[in-house]
Amino acid sequence: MLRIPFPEYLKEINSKVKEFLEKKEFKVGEMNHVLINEYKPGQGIMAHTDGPAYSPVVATISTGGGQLLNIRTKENKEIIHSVYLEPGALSVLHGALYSELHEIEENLSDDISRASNFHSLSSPLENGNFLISRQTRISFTFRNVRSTRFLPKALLKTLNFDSVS
Ligand SMILES: O=C(O)CCC(=O)C(=O)O
Repeated sequence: MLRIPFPEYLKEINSKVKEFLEKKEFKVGEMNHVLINEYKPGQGIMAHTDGPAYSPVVATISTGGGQLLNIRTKENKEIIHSVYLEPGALSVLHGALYSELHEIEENLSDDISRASNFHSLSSPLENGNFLISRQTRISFTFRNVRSTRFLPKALLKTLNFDSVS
């Protein structure tokens, strides 16, 4: 992957993510990659692993609405965890779970009673109901790409980047 600088607003968020990961003693290099996904209600992401191009510590910030993330075993696709990614939350996928599959189902609502983190959620129940309607969710997923290449300074300048972060 080619290195280009993060925009200013992401640099600030990235340094907070870094601070958090260091405090929790996660062993990961600099987060040099961010993927921004937008999910409208009813949209999700199919079961997948992030693979060997990244270090196995991935940090995701959720904004907008929440979504339930399932972790499935690679072997028989059984759901072993469901975590509700609520707005404002930072979630970290690491360790043994990194190599299993994760997915977000294409639903219009999420049953948060299924969530392993149910008791630590701050999301209020909707009318005492465990089903939370989806709102558009935008996630920021920070990763460490193990192998990157620098672009020549002249090319960065042509592309309007002043420096590489
Ligand atoms: O948006 C999320 O929370 C998950 C994103 C994800 O799994 C991916 O982009 O590979």
